[in-house]
Amino acid sequence: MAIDVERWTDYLIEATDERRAVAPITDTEPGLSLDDAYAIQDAVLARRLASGRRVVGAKLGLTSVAKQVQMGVASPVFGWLTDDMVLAADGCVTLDEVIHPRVEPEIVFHLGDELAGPGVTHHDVLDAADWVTCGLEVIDSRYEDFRFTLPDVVADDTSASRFVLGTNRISPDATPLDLLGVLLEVGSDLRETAAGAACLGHPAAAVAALANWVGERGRVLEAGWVVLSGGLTAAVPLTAEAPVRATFAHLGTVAARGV
Ligand code: OOG
Ligand code: MG
Repeated sequence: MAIDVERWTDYLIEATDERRAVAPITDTEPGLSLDDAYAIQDAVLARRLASGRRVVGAKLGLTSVAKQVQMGVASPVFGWLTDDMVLAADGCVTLDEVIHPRVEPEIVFHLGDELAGPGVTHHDVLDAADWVTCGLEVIDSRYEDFRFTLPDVVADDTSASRFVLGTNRISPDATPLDLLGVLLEVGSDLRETAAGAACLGHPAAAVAALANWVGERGRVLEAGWVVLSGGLTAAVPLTAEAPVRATFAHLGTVAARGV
């Protein structure tokens, strides 16, 4: 039987607006397909755009083994970023506005030219991007305990909630992005380490895959957008107790804190 896209769109939007974690859709709809899930994702986005939001970019998720193991989902996914998700450079997140935020370090591309799949390569991404920086994505699954299957997380815009960008911008070919090391600290505790290659071998390869996936769905990655290439390490909880800080070779530092 066809799933009720409107019902599940209301369900996720209410959970977000009321800051309330809900059961995964597949608890009720075990047959939810990936196509159904992207239909819900599209409908949630359309609803947000109709209420005045604007798309500012796109994101990949579950592109690193560290994230796939943490979440128990072994396939990359994508979602959309809107203007209300952009944090100021101080990375302050109002904890009353979110459910159970977690933070993960990512390499971020800013597109100077559009990328239209299919056929987009890693080199096309390096050519199209006008700068690269570091970022912290604040994910906030609308599902209880971040428990979800692949279709659930797709329907939920891959847990997108907020993000903050670093202030150091480098040219995409200034340094090999796969070799960029990152340290993730909570307060003064070093929690995670990784390199850019954790993201599908090279962050630009991940963005190329994204351009090709959205291309199959008749969409392009637009000039002026930012693209989050995916968490390089497992995500850590964001609280008011201590800031979360990522320090990248060449890209500098970016931090977030709960207030
Ligand atoms: C899904 C989103 C994953 C990433 O970078 O891997 C993601 C989740 O972990 O809740 O954004
Ligand atoms: Mg992410």
